[in-house]
Amino acid sequence: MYRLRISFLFSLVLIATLSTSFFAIAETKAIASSNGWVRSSPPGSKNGVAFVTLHNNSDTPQQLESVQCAADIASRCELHQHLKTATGMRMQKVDGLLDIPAHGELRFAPGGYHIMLTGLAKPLTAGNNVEFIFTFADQSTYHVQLPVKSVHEE
Ligand SMILES: [Cu+2]
Repeated sequence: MYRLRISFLFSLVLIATLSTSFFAIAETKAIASSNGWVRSSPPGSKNGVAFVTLHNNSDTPQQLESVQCAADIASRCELHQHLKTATGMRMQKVDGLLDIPAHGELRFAPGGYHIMLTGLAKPLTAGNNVEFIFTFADQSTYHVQLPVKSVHEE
């Protein structure tokens, strides 16, 4: 009986230790962000856009693979870029990985890289926050909450 209880306690400790180290590996400490915001969407709009600067505070280059947001925000969330073409500006999903040099930064800003939200579940209203999860090539993640601002607040 005593022995059983000990092994049960040991299992609990083991599970706690494993899950703690799992999260420590998953959430990167290399990345920080600044100037993040989500543009408020007009009623009926199906798409939204968000901007942020990601900083790599580590000695190792980081490679951004994808971004996600919750299903109750938008059906899809993608890394996008604007391209100049003969007929004007066009945007498309980023093809491949985005490099963030060691101690460098990656800017998502109007006219350039941006975070595209498609299939909005509800309008993006100023004053709310939207959580984004960035995933890197090594499968580490960076979670951030960005405030929704109206276009006038830009
Ligand atoms: Cu876009």
